[in-house]
Amino acid sequence: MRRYLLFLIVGVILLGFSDFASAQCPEDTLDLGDCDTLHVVAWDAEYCDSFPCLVHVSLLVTHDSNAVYHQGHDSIMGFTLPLAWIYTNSSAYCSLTSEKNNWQYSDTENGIFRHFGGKLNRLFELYEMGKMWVVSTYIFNPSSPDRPGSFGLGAFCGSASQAWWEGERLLLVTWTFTVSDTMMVCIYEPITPPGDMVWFTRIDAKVYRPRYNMPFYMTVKLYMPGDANGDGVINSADLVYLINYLFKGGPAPKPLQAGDVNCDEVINSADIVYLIDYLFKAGPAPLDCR
Ligand SMILES: [Ca+2]
Ligand SMILES: [Ca+2]
Repeated sequence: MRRYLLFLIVGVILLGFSDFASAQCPEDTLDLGDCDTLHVVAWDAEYCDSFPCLVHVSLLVTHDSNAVYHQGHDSIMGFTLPLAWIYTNSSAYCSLTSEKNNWQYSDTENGIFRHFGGKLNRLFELYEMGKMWVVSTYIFNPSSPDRPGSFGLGAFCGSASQAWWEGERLLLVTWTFTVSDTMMVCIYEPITPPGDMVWFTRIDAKVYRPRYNMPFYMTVKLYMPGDANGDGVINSADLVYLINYLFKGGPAPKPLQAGDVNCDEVINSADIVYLIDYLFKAGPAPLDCR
């Protein structure tokens, strides 16, 4: 029994040492802190006022110093991002057209490198400083609205100066999807190696795969006045949802306008009375303020 106990203790110690010896981020063993990660974030995805609607999706990067270049320099020199998207309603239209996703550097509403949502676009800033250029960009699909497509981006920095600054969720690219009906859109990394995968290139030319939060799903649909909980039907659950929101700190209607059933631009107890009248006293239906 004591021998087993001894083995167990030795095992725990070895496990401890091996943990200590292994890097925090095995994909880039020189990374000092949070592991480099690619994030996909939808800004206004779930509810549209009317179809077709534009849905904005950003790619952001978490990046911090590595052991070699953290004093005045940092590690990421380039990105290679082949990404694909699919969607559930194949009889409708979902596209990432080049007209709405211009890769030229400009801060216009159709540029993928524009500042967006209060965030500065890091590639645009680097470009203005003469430190960034795009070697290839393509969007595959715009002429075929009835089938899924893919997106590719290769962007690189000059190696003589600081390339990609450290930060939490720095803005890399913002897409604009055109969606014409209720559907779910999925964004994922193509899995055909070796070229069609997400890569980061370190400033010492080492190439590695960052972490990422894909596949990413979003459901795009029109909101329904009175459907406060966003489940597609108007019933007493919406009443409870509104009461919870107004008086018990519950979550907000999805979107907020869905709870303004009398359409007076505020959500208050008058909306609850209105909804009770509709559900139980044959009162008028929730108003559509769009
Ligand atoms: Ca509902
Ligand atoms: Ca109201």
